[in-house]
Amino acid sequence: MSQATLQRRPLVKKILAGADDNLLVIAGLGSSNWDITNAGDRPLNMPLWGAMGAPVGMGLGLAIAQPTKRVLVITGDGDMLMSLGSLATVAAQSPDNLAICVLDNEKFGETGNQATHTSPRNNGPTDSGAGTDLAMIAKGCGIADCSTVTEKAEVSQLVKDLRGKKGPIFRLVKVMVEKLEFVMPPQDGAHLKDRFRQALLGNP
Ligand SMILES: Cc1ncc(C[n+]2csc(CCOP(=O)(O)OP(=O)(O)O)c2C)c(N)n1
Repeated sequence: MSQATLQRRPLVKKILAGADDNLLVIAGLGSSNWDITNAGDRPLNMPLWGAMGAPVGMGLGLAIAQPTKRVLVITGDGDMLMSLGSLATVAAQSPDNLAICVLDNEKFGETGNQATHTSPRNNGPTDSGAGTDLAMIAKGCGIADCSTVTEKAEVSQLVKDLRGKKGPIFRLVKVMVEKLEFVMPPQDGAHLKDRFRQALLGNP
């Protein structure tokens, strides 16, 4: 069982506090989606309702296309495990305006809290038992600025880094397993895309 003590909802609220038109946010499906909406739905949030594994790739494309904006990807460990290769492409492209924050509860939350591979385990003598370390993977992919956050005392620096530090940066945040109410963004993907484009680009 995870020993994490950080709670994702107040954390994400702090990360997104005072978000302005310079901040473009992509959230992975599941809990991250509800977390960013709980912090305040806004047109420049792109919560993914499906597309597991897509947010880092989307964030990378957006960061390259919009170099004057800050792009922040907030997603879960299950989602990140599905698209590890995208971290290598982030490193290869190295946009200085991209920040990736993985909220690691060591579970597939939305589908019933099954353990993901970041969860420590006991699978016999040939298994080290250590869960997958996503920050080490990001580092190994070539993203220079990667770290793991586990303590309350580290949160204010985390927020500063995610909002403004020269990217690309990768932060793995160990968060508690919690049963939280759904805070739903609009459910129509075309609407979410259109309002995001309009807020970013104006009327064509
Ligand atoms: C390709 C694909 N496989 C499986 C699912 C089912 N699914 C939806 S959410 C989810 C778990 C997401 O886990 P994680 O990213 O860790 O999010 P959290 O635990 O924060 O909710 C899964 C497996 C899906 N939507 N798409």
